[in-house]
Formats: sequence, structure tokens, C-alpha cells
Amino acid sequence: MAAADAHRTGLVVAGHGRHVLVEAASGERLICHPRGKRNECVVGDRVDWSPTAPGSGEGVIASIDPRRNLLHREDAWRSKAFAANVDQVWLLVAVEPPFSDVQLGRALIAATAAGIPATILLNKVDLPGAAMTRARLAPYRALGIDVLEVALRRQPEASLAILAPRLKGRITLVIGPSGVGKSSLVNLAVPDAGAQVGEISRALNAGRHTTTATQWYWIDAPGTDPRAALIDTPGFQSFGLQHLAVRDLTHWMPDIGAHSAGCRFKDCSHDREPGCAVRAAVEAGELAASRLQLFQALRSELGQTRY
Ligand SMILES: Nc1nc2c(ncn2[C@@H]2O[C@H](COP(=O)(O)OP(=O)(O)OP(=O)(O)O)[C@@H](O)[C@H]2O)c(=O)[nH]1
Ligand SMILES: [Mg+2]
Ligand SMILES: [Zn+2]
Repeated sequence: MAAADAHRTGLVVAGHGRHVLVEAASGERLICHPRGKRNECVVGDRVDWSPTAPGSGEGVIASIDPRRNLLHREDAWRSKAFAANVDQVWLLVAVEPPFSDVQLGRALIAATAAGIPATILLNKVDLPGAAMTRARLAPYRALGIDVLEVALRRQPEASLAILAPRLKGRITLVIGPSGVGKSSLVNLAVPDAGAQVGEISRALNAGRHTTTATQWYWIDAPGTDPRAALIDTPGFQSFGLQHLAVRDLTHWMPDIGAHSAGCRFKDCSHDREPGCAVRAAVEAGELAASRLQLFQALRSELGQTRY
């Protein structure tokens, strides 16, 4: 009995709304259904499962192992998980489409709050406008975030040379808006992945988002230890942070936090108070105005009464 149970552990490798795809210890993949009404599993979860019926080839999730981390976003009306139990998150942006400081800043805060190391990847540096985009990423470099530059489709070998050492032995979650090249990255790092990229879906008229489900891809063969993987996700358009407390904001935005130590008032809101070191830093060009704008937007958003 114990031996049979031991075989019924698995890894959630794809999410499809109501059900998930679980990779069993044998390497086989099977559709698993949640036990209750709601599917609470996310890609990266370790689960225990049992067969729905003998020979059905499908399973039921019995339990989810405790997670060491979880990246998710949360709007007022819903919560959406990216993945659990990852070693790092790559925030992918591109020269085209232009990135939003608001969405990048929010994703970075979520990763910081989840305790997941984040790296920014700037793709499509072959396109005109690369220099301007690079300059726009200066505030993130100032935060101590690594910013790597690649051209996944145009310079695949050079890009892979930069990324391969960082992928090695780790579980990497890739997030970013639609069209930046997340699936292109998967196809480069995992040659037999066959992840669908932009042009194909446009040809099939499948809509704006090419990738519609979060999916786990092993980078190296079974037996490699630790075995690296990449998690491809659908592009996100908004990034709610309703799960964070307004009082912790300076903690998740350490650049604001560092400057606020110099404010005259301990409870300074960096809005209109005299002797505000954060506003002074913006005026002196030491802090990007976009960072203070994001802080103010989140302060009022997270300060709202919650129902
Ligand atoms: N110019 C240029 N285009 C690239 C590069 N890398 C990827 N692309 C193009 O960017 C487009 C989008 O690529 P995808 O990999 O599908 O983007 P995605 O982030 O997975 O998009 P979603 O699945 O919709 O979230 C495709 O047309 C790619 O060919 C690059 O290095 N340079
Ligand atoms: Mg994609
Ligand atoms: Zn202040």
C-alpha cells in the first residue's frame, strides 16, 4: 500500500482552468481534477493524486504540498496565480511593444514580496529604439536588479550564451506582457518545446494572446540533478497587488524606503509634506519620478477599504 501511494505524487505542469495536467513520478502525464469545486493547484505545485476510477487514465488531487513560494496577482475581484515553488522569475520586456513602468514596477514588487529573486530581460534589442528602452530601465538597475539584453529570435546563439548559465539547475518562471517573446525564449532554451509564438496564432486568428495556459517545460533530461525548467505564462495586462498591505510598501519598494529615512516626518506620505526627502530625491534626479508615481498610486489603491 505504501509503495503504491509513493507513486501517486506528482508535479503540476499545466493549468487549464477547471483541471490541471500532472506529471507523475513515472514521467507520465495525466489530467487531474480538483477534489472540491475550485481548482486550487497551480503550476509548480507538488501534489498527491489518486485515480478517479481504475483504467480511466485520469486522477483526482488528494492534497497539495506546502509551497515554498507563490507568485500571484490580485485584483479587487479575483486572484490569479502564475506559479509556485520557483527559484527565480524573469520579467520579460521588449523594445517592441514598449513596456509599462507601472506593470513592470508592480511585477517587481510582487516578486519581492513573494521572496522570489527577479531579473529583467530586455528582448528584441535588434530593433531601433533599443537605446531608449535601455535608458528607461535605468531606475531598475539603480535598484540593484540585473538587466540582461537579448534578441531571442534575431541573435539566438548569443542570447542563449547569456541565459544558459542562469537557467542551469533552476526553476525559472517567465512573465511579461503579450508579445515580448516569452514563448520564443522557451523554444530557444528547450528545442523540442514547440511553444506557439506570435506569428502563428495571428495566422490562425487566435486573438491577441498567443499563449493561453501556463506551462512547465523541462530544460534537461530526467536524471539531471537539479533539473532545470522554464515556465511559460500567458501575457498579463494588469497586475493587481491587493494582497499586499499598504504599510509594507516601502519595504517592497526599497528605493523609496531608503530615501524616506531622510524625511522630516516619520509618517511622511511623500505627497505635500515639507522636508520630504523622497520628493527632493526626485527633484535632484536621484530617483525616477515614475517610482514615486507608482508608490503614490499603490498607496491610494491599497489604502482603500476592502470588502
Ligand atoms: N525583432 C525581434 N522580434 C522577436 C524577437 N524575439 C521574439 N520576437 C517576436 O516577438 C513576437 C512575439 O513572440 P512570442 O514569443 O509569441 O511572445 P509571448 O511573450 O510569448 O506572447 P504571449 O504568448 O502572447 O504572451 C513574435 O513575432 C516573435 O517572432 C527578437 O529577438 N527580435
Ligand atoms: Mg507566449
Ligand atoms: Zn517624504
